[in-house]
Amino acid sequence: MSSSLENLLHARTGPMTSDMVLHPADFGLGHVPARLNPVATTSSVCGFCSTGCALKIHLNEKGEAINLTADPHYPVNLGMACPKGWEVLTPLAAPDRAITPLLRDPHTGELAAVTWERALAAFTGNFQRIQREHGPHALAFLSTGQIVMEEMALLGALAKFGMGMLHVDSNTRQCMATSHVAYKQSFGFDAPPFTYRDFEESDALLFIGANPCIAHPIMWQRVMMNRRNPEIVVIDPRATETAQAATLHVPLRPKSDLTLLYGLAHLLISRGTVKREFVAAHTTGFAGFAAFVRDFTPARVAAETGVPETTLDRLANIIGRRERVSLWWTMGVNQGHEATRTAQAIINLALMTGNIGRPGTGANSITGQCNAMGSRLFGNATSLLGGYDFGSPSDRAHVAGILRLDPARIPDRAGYAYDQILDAIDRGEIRGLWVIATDPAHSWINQTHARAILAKLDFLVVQDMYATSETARAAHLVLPAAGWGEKEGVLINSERRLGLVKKVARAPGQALSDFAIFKLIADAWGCGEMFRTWRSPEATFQILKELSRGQPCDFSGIRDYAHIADAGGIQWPFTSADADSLRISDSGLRIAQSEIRDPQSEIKKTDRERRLFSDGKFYHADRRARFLFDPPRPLPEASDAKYPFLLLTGRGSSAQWHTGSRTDKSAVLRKLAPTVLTVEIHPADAAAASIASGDRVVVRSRRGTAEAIALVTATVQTGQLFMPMHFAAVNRLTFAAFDPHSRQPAYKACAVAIAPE
Ligand SMILES: Nc1nc2c(c(=O)[nH]1)N[C@H]1C(S)=C(S)[C@@H](COP(=O)(O)OP(=O)(O)OC[C@H]3O[C@@H](n4cnc5c(=O)[nH]c(N)nc54)[C@H](O)[C@@H]3O)O[C@H]1N2
Ligand SMILES: Nc1nc2c(c(=O)[nH]1)N[C@H]1C(S)=C(S)[C@@H](COP(=O)(O)OP(=O)(O)OC[C@H]3O[C@@H](n4cnc5c(=O)[nH]c(N)nc54)[C@H](O)[C@@H]3O)O[C@H]1N2
Ligand code: SF4
Ligand SMILES: [Mo]
Repeated sequence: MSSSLENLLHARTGPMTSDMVLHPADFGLGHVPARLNPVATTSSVCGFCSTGCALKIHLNEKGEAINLTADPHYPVNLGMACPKGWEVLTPLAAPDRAITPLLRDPHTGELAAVTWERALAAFTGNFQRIQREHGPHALAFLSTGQIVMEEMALLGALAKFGMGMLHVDSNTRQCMATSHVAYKQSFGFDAPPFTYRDFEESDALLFIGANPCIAHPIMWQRVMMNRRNPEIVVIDPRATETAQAATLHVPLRPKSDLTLLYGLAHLLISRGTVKREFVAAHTTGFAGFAAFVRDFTPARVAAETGVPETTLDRLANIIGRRERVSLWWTMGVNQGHEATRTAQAIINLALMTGNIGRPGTGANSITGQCNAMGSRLFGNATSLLGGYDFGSPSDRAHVAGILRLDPARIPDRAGYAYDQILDAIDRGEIRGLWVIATDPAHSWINQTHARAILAKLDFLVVQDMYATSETARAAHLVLPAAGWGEKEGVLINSERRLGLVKKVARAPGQALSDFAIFKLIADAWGCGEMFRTWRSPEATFQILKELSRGQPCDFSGIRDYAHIADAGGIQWPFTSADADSLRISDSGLRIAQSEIRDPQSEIKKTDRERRLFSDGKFYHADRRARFLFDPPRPLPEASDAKYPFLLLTGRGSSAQWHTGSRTDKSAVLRKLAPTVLTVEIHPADAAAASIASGDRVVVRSRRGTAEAIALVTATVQTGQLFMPMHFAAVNRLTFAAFDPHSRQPAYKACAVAIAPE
């Protein structure tokens, strides 16, 4: 047994350091009886959504979590948390935690417990054989926006620089790829410009394809704290909880957003409410854009979107006349067949009205997973570590210099996107796949096809907290991973805030942190020396700081983990110069003292809430933002006589997380949401099909079927159905179409039929 493995597996006593493990029996599967009184409290950022709330974790004398409360001093959540946050410790104690490595026995066909040594040998043996026989690019990984930044970076560096992989991607493709590409093309860097304070500072907030009441409840609480009597507009085909709380709901035809947004640009131009000075000083491409939107007349837009001309008029008034307008978007935009241009149509509206860089403004993409932002910067998939470009020799040389490795080890191009990786598996070009903290056999689009493809793999490794995920069940090898709270590291939230996750529980059995697993694999693979200085998550953080230096995301001014914790999280950019000027005076700061909340706090308040572009300077070489646009295209799969409904999918409740992987383990959360798949249908459609609420129905598409319980409600329009994505059957129905720029799947529209069972 290698000494590092031995250390990891036998360190069962002493203080809570990074990667120690304990047998579940030692502490009752990760949970300490609640009757123990806490002796200390620490603060840690929640590991579910990208809001990045901080939770006060109350600890026993061994430094283990007993229970938690929301952190009242953290600038994000101000003492609030949603049901998932309150229950975030519970999934750690689930009985189906993976507690040993599992290897599929060739004789029985079953997964059986093996030692870590055997597992590592199986990993390297199978993967190195595949590379010998089919070339280095016959291996790929699919990872996640739900592990800490240091783990993502180590994985990306290990796979590409150490193991010679080219094709790597993550579930961030399903989620944020569109925002990443849209910002990069428009602003010159993937940079959501806002700070959460903007929710409170706006005169008008437009939510486009976003349902924050369900998906980002604490952000919604920040909207509710707005004292400016704001107009709140929700553009969503469904009358969601958020739409019902809005001052104006615009139930447009699904995927007609691009036409609507171009129509609004047309109206703003024809009314002369464009901020010409801002446009002239800080952007390029406006003249071409203005000519392009000339065709998007109110009559045409109303006909194509289903939004009446009077509503278009009201929308144009809100955007054109209100002093501070913020535009927010999420998956109703990102998951579409023309998603990137739609996101950019939102950016265009903010640019042409000068709604950027000022309090309460912005073209603001709300992120999904707790660390999707980290994966955009450090996943090493589309961008080279730190937001650099694989295609640029000088970027490669720079990164190689910091990491002290041969620049030739850095690929000179980005590899395949998620869908292209699956296609390559289908063709037999990729033979081995490593899946980390995501569940493609539930969450990927058009499941029947996806599963058939995964079944073709010579070797499938799944690294997960649970051996019961849909993908883990199909794996040849399962590596048991520690989860949130059982390890430390940094998450970056939607407003670019780096927050700290603390180790407050010991992983059960032989489960190890993803960081420790990657280090063991590096050693077993024979490239451990390359990662010698990546000793621990915090040592790795210091390396990532260097990679960020000089980039728009520069956070080299952050000293260490303690600095992040003391400051209540720190938003990038935070350069060394920022750190110096903050220490000396507040004068160089981009935020007025009047904007600072929490006057009692001793923490340096000035670095708590910052937004980008207050100087109107963007990240392209000419420092100007771009107007980007394309003509709208028809729906990839429109409804027709045989499949007369359009199926929308999305989040069902604030208590359900994705595949249910973690939230289903909590009895409290299970009580807060339906435990069976439901399908929402309009009363008129239900009556026509003789369907009543509570009836068992079958929803069919050209690709598969799903059984569900009907929920008759006028929150969906006629001709449309809605199903929550938390049940695996939903993606048996979805149609695999992709945005051409971001390659993000268009999960939110496909043609289906519905009938009583
Ligand atoms: N409780 C909970 N919270 C979560 C998550 C979770 O699983 N559960 N997941 C997190 C993640 S990873 C993400 S990415 C976010 C997602 O957060 P959201 O994007 O807010 O959630 P969704 O329900 O996926 O989609 C938002 C809305 O898009 C609408 N929509 C569908 N088609 C269209 C269209 O063509 N145009 C417009 N304008 N709207 C459309 C849907 O009706 C839906 O109400 O949530 C995060 N937060
Ligand atoms: N139809 C439809 N499909 C969708 C969507 C939609 O709106 N409609 N939304 C898409 C979006 S936006 C997203 S983000 C995806 C999400 O889809 P997935 O990423 O597949 O869903 P999760 O349930 O979050 O899966 C995370 C997995 O990681 C494991 N895990 C958690 N923490 C750790 C850890 O620290 N280490 C390791 N190794 N494992 C861990 C969990 O046990 C779980 O199995 O779904 C997409 N699919
Ligand atoms: S809103 Fe998001 S970050 Fe905050 S407690 Fe809920 S799941 Fe956690
Ligand atoms: Mo997501």
